[in-house]
Amino acid sequence: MKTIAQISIALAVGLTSASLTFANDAHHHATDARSSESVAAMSEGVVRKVDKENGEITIRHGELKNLGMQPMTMVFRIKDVAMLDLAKVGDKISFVAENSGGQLTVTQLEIQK
Ligand SMILES: [Cu+2]
Repeated sequence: MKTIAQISIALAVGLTSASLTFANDAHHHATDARSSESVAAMSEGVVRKVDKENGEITIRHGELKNLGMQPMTMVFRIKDVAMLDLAKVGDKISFVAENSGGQLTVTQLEIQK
């Protein structure tokens, strides 16, 4: 009896990890599809602070679909400090932020007129 119980547990564990693997795969595919769709899409935001010395910009941003991020105010690194010459506090912007080695970096920035 004990042996049968152990076998059923092993089977149950095996099945569980198999379905977890499947779920993870499905999740990855869904994420890939979503990010490739929005690669060129820009996000909206408002400049809250410009820090040229540190190459940083604080943006109150809307949803960042490519990063799976909800609206918030946060600091981004900037790919090219010269991009900060265009931006003033209060400007409405369209931008693209990417996760570059764990640092969220603004790679494109356009001021909205
Ligand atoms: Cu954010």
